Amino acid sequence: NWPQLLDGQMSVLKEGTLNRTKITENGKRLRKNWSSSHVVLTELLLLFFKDAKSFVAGISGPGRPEISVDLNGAVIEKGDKVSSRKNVYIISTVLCTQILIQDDCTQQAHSWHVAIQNAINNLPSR
Ligand code: I3S
Repeated sequence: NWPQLLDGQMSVLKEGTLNRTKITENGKRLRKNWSSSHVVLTELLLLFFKDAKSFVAGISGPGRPEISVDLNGAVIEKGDKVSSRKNVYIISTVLCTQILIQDDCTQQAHSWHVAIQNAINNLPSR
């Protein structure tokens, strides 16, 4: 069932709602556009869905993610310098895409930071 398995491939480590905006794509700066997202962390990927409904619809079906972040080589750090919002974290990928995630609740934001950092640390070595 989907809370445990995503298309039979990846376990879901954490999911929930966060604010997010992409600020760089392939090294090119983008204008910030904060929006609420249903975020799903798996062992290999961090997925941003429009809402929980589109996640349930299945990642290869009508509910495919709006943003998919490859955690291999990715880095997550505090993002205070790139936003005036509180509890912002910046995720930078190998392909030079950068996503900001944020939650007004410090504890929520912190638990996402920990979970994403753990997923990065636990990536299977190649
Ligand atoms: O880093 P910036 O440019 O100060 O980010 C703010 C702007 O993108 C602003 O929109 P405009 O494109 O209309 O200037 C957004 O509404 C703000 O949310 C951005 O800053 P924060 O500090 O919220 O990330």
